[in-house]
Amino acid sequence: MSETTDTIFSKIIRREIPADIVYEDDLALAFKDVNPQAPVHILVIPKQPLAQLADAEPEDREILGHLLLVAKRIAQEVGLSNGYRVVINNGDDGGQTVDHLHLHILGGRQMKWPPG
Ligand code: DGP
Repeated sequence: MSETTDTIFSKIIRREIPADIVYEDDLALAFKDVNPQAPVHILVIPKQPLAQLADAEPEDREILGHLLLVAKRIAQEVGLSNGYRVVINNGDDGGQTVDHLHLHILGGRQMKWPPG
């Protein structure tokens, strides 16, 4: 597993900075994005340090699957019954700005394709 350096998300996991946390279990944490791009914009992160999807290894299969199931559960819980988008930005060209793997759950409006 590739380890992250300490990021703002590590600080949120450790409760060193505040976040609007909507879900937590042993493996994952979810909180509202500070700069929402849709009426619902929630980030789901692993508690274990993994900088980006590109660093994932076969042994990360369980956490990667878990994060998707958490995203599905949260989307249901917040009422996104008409659909939603789950996004992982990876690396510079992907627009990743925080080097701690995160899934964006975006919903509450019609999404466009292709994304910018
Ligand atoms: P990305 O571009 O995929 O790396 O998305 C990073 C997201 O993280 C971006 O939408 C803004 C969000 N974000 C950055 N810093 C904070 C923070 O301190 N708190 C919260 N809640 N979200 C943050």
